[in-house]
Amino acid sequence: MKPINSVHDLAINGAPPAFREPIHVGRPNIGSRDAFMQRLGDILDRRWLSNNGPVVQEFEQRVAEFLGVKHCVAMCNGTIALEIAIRALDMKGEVIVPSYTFIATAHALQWQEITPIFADIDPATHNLDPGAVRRMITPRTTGIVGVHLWGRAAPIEELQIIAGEHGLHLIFDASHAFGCTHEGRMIGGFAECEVFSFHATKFFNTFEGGAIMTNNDALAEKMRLMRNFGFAGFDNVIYPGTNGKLIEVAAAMGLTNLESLRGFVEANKLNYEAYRNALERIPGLRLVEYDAAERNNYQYIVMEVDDDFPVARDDIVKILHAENVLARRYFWPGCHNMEPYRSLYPHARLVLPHTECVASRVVVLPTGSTLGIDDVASITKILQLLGAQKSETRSFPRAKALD
Ligand code: T4K
Repeated sequence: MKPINSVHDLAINGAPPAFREPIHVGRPNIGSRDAFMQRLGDILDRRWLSNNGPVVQEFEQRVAEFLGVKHCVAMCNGTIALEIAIRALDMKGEVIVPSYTFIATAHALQWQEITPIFADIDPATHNLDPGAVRRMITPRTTGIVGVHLWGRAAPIEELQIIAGEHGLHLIFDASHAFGCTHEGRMIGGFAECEVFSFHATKFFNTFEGGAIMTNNDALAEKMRLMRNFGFAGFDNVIYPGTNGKLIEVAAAMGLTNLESLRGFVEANKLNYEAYRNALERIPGLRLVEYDAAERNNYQYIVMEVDDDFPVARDDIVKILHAENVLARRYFWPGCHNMEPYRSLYPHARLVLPHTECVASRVVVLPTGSTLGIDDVASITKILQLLGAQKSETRSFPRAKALD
């Protein structure tokens, strides 16, 4: 670890970076190589590579058991899974979503010519604000897609009440929440269905992949048809469908990683606690906390930068990047400020003040099973140094623009 005692020790000022290699936010968690290679060999021997093979079936069964849901319908990625869930429920017209999420949540609607209507978040939780959801309901509204951002549950009960009162569909984008609970119950079994991403950067990955969890037999059956072109047997298409299939190798990665979940959580939790202890002592920086009474995957280290912190949020990110710490500004600038939504709703920000504010404050820091607490100490040492600067004395050169 290089000494970091003054701004002259920062890479942005010409010193060597704190890390020789880039440190990523989304470094994949990978379970036992031997177990994966064994499964890979079996797949090759069997010559059954896709189309609902035995590994996918075992994967679905194990995931459903783990989450305590009746059906896990595995998909090729979280975005297609969202699209299929939305279509299977026959949502149309307008659907309410947060803008403070990954763009896929909104695109899954827009892609099917359903209008995403952005509702504001609660700045304390970063999740949908039920009051804001109510305000966005119109006669054209057919559903709500909530998001369990950072793995922390959306206001499930409040949204359920709103959906019930207005006859709306309710589903959750649970992409961040694998292995997390709400009121002690595993996320996956709430609402009509819940959708997960198993992308490489997620807590639990299948290289690329995703799945829909539901306790509704008919819905599960419809979604299974939809992910396989609508085939109900040889030469018999009974439904319009697409290709949403998970491949065998991806399911093998999933089964392998499922066996190592406990280790992934332990590594993430150690890092989270190391970050929390260090950031507690830096005025102007706050860590988004996980409720110790729930199960969490601790996959996202989310730091909020207050206005009175001496260094602006974007400058912190530039300074960290120079140190090879590839922190991210998730989910800046909010979906409503990206195309096509920016052009379609140029005034959306007027009803999204908390989204705008939170998106401008957040920095997501690296964690994962490849990062140790010594690495966390180096990263927080840099933040500590920045916090000790006087805001009027800009003693480090302005960072070069990102991209
Ligand atoms: N809903 C929500 C709420 C989501 O967060 C997501 C995905 C979805 C829906 C859609 O699910 P999928 O269709 O993706 O299954 C990344 C992921 O690509 C995306 O899956 C994820 N959310 C999002 C939060 O993060 P980017 O644009 O930031 O990816 P990228 O390429 O910049 O990678 C992030 C970091 O991870 C980089 O520092 C590099 C590192 N990385 C990445 C990969 C792929 C690795 O170290 N190894 C890798 O293999 O979106």
